[in-house]
Amino acid sequence: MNFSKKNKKHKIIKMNNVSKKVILSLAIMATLGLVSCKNETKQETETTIEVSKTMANAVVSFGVRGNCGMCKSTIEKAANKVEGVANAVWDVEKKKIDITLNDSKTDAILIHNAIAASGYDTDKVLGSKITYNSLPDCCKYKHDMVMSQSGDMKAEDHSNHDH
Ligand SMILES: [Cu+2]
Repeated sequence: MNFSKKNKKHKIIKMNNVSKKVILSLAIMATLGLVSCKNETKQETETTIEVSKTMANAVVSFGVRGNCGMCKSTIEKAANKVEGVANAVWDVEKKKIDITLNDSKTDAILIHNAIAASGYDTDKVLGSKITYNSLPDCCKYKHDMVMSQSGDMKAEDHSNHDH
């Protein structure tokens, strides 16, 4: 009799430990989410030097929609996973990605598809709605966002006149 009581107590303690761990990891995840949405300025410098290390022989550029530094890392990660991609740099201002390939035979559509699967629109393939919906709120870009911007937006804006 005494023995089973002890056992029960032990189980309760164990469960407490588990739920503590769950709460702790949820807290960590929440903190990480907040941090990565805010640090958009920091990440610009680290991706520029890597090109010369590889046998890069072709460059592909196209438009990709997105909002912030976290979008940048998601988009670049998706592009970098495609075989033949040496380096990918997405520009948050221009809404454009520059990809260096180490195999010029790599089909650009594969990179469009990979980025779209991560939730982001490219100028050829619309982003997966399911992945888009699971993005943090700060990353839910507008689907009418202009891609491949030159930086001089006003010259191209015809929305205010009647033709
Ligand atoms: Cu974002």
